[in-house]
Amino acid sequence: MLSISESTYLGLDLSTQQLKAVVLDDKFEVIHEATVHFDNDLPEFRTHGGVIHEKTNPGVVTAPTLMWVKAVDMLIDRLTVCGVDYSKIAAISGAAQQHGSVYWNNGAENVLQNLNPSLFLHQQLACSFSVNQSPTWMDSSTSKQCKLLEDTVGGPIELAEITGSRGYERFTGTQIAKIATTRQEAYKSTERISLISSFLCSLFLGKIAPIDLVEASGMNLMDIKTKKWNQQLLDACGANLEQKLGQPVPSNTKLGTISSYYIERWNFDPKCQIIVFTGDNSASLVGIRLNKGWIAVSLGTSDTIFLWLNEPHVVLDGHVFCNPVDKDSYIGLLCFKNGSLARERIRNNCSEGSWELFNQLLDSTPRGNFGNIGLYYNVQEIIPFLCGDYRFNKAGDRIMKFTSLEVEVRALIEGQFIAKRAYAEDFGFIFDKDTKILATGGASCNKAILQVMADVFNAPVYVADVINSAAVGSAYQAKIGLLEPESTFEEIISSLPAPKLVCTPYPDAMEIYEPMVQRYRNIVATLTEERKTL
Ligand code: ADP
Ligand code: XUL
Repeated sequence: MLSISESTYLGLDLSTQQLKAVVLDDKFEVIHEATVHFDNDLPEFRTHGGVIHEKTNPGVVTAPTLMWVKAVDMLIDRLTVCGVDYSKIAAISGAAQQHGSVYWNNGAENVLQNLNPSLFLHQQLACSFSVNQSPTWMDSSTSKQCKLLEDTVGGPIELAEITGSRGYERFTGTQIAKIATTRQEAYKSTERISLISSFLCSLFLGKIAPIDLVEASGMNLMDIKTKKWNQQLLDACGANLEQKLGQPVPSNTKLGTISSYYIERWNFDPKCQIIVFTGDNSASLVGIRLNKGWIAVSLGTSDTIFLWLNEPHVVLDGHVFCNPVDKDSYIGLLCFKNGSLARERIRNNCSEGSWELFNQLLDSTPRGNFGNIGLYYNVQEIIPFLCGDYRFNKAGDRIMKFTSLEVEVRALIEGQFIAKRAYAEDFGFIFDKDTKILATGGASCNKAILQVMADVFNAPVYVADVINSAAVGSAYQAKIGLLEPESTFEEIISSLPAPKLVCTPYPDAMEIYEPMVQRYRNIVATLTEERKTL
């Protein structure tokens, strides 16, 4: 039985474009929040959308590790200005963009354990990284290493059977393998390797934090059934990798109390517990409280779909991760890199940068868009593996331009959801009368976009009344981790309101979109075939 207390919980989210924090009271009301936006608040690191696309190395997308450290310094300053009482924070957890990795230099853990409370973190950790630019989830430069890992265990299906995914460019194992071969000295002087989530956690724990199991499922290195590293895959990536990674731990694990740095510098409670940090997707699932029978769609920098799985399916397009909510089940995940940034580009081209105008254009075109279909990829997409813009008219001919701005806007939004439906079906998900969709992420406040999703999926769309679901989910996780096993997950979150219905599909939706999903499949088959012959 829970008792109401004065305790508060801090949840963090280090996403692609910003670092966010929320402080929740014991009833899960948000009492403080603060954000550090990388491009605007830390211009000295010259990121665009929070990352750096290396001009001379196509596909290489990194972020300066020290920028994230400096963002933590700034965030705490901002929370202080908001009036946060640090002595009341009972537990902290956090999330970060998945797959990206951080390389700690020899001696870095010692620096972390002996931080001087009168200095900023970034002043003390400036020499703590053996690789200064962290590979991020947007990187697509490791196709060679994907093949290496697949060949190590007998092929893509075998790798998917063991780790939940065939070789993926952004997955950490392939990124580590690239660094181990192309930057041998840096790899040798790497004491530990963290994921971005466990790196952020380490800054609060004052020592290198372990990796969360759900996060470890996004590395192409862990056996998702035994929940242990696969030695053959570790060996294929680099020497002594097990030592550098440490063993993964289950979600919600209590890791210990907060680093003395925060107690002395900011007056945190010495009893404040650090709960293992996880991936943004996993924290969002906790934030929106995904349950059996629902399909969740996150519309953030990337668009991501989550499907609840009782068993780990073997799929080649998509991923199977351990489930953060129910340790015996799994989550099917589909990630589309060109989410909000592609929508922003078309919004800027067609509606002067205004979402309002964008929505008017979208609403002024009929469902089905007169038979026009568009695929828009600012950067190399994950599924399908395509880049650039592709427009097709009703007759199926590829055209360079649509006849109007409103057709372009609808082609983008319909195309994005048609793709999601096609790949979710390939995962074995059946859209039927019981399907319910839970929308989250930055674009889930846009009802015109959600209406297209309801129509294409022919299912009602709900929104969980949660803004910043990854940060809020992390704060829930902080409390869950603190109170489990004495209180159960269900007990802890029982006071939260149910998701709200926002859109229902029009009666003609199925008739219009089923054939379009088939047309989309044919288009993608032709385009990917053409790409192979280039
Ligand atoms: P992240 O994945 O980085 O956590 P968020 O989930 O916060 O990102 O989403 C950020 C994105 O939300 C922005 O890139 C922006 O394009 C999008 N967004 C914000 N408001 C709207 C809106 N009204 N309509 C559509 N998209 C929006
Ligand atoms: C998921 C993925 C992205 C990042 C974005 O596999 O790569 O959703 O987590 O933050």
